[in-house]
Amino acid sequence: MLDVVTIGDGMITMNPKTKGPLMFSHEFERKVGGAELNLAIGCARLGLKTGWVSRLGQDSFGQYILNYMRGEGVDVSKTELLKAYNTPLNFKEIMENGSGSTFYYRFPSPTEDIQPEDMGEDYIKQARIFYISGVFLSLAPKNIEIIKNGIKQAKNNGVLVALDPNIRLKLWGEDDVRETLLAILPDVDIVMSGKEEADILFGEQSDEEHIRSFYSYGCSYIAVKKGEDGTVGCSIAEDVTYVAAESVKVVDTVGAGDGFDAGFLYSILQGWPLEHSLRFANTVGAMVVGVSGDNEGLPHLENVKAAMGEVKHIDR
Ligand code: KDG
Repeated sequence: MLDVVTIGDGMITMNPKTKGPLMFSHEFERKVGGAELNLAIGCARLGLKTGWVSRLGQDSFGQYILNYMRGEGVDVSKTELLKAYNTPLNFKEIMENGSGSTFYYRFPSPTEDIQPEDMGEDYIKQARIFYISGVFLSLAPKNIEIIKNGIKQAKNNGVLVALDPNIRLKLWGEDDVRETLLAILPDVDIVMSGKEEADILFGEQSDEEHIRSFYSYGCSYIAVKKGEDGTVGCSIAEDVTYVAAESVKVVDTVGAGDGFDAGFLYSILQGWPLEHSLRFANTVGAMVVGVSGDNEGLPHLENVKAAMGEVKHIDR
């Protein structure tokens, strides 16, 4: 049995040791990234049984990422290393305020090898949530078929479908984003979107209009992430709810949204009230922001509870 299954790229992420323009970054730390990979680690650290379906190059980097995911307790039984590809790379630029840009060296991606039938209904049907992100959808047109196939299998088996638009305009244009994501949205049960992403999908709207737009597509749980302005959410059972952002010293913002998603999915699986779910998810996201790297700051369950003041943190 699994709680969450996802599919996507894994990349070696080169995190600069100093802040400022990439051109002047001379030293990097070799880390690991990928939106769906981060989500899988986040869910696993919270205690969910999580599967990550991917392809990596059959090289030292691919082996390293596979070991890294195994070490996090993520199921990688559907992930393979392929001789014909190099493992993708991503160089990050981090500015003084912690905001980040990504510079991809990711094509051809080994995930180009995955075919719609590879996902496997037997795999998806063991899960409670099938998580998809716009990053994987953007990488190759056939990935849209893979995801549509996965959604069909999820729906056949009562598995909830969760989506983070995760729009990377370096990977696809706004028209393709809208065409693809709006076509999928009627099958999405849980949507977790950035505010700017909701603007791309529906045009600039107020928070409540964004919520209504997602609701009109039939989404049952909706969260719109607004960074330091907090989060607004809604569910079929509960009305529009606002939760303030956690105050945090920002080191590196990349991966915060994936952390939020892991926290929100965890909360939904616990059946928690919406306000608590949004606060929990915000706390997970905030903990990612305080640490350098796309997933290093993802907390374990006890750390989130301690940060929320629910359990006492004993230092020594
Ligand atoms: O959400 C964080 C990701 O953006 C990062 O890990 C790199 O997957 C990545 C991407 O494609 O942008």
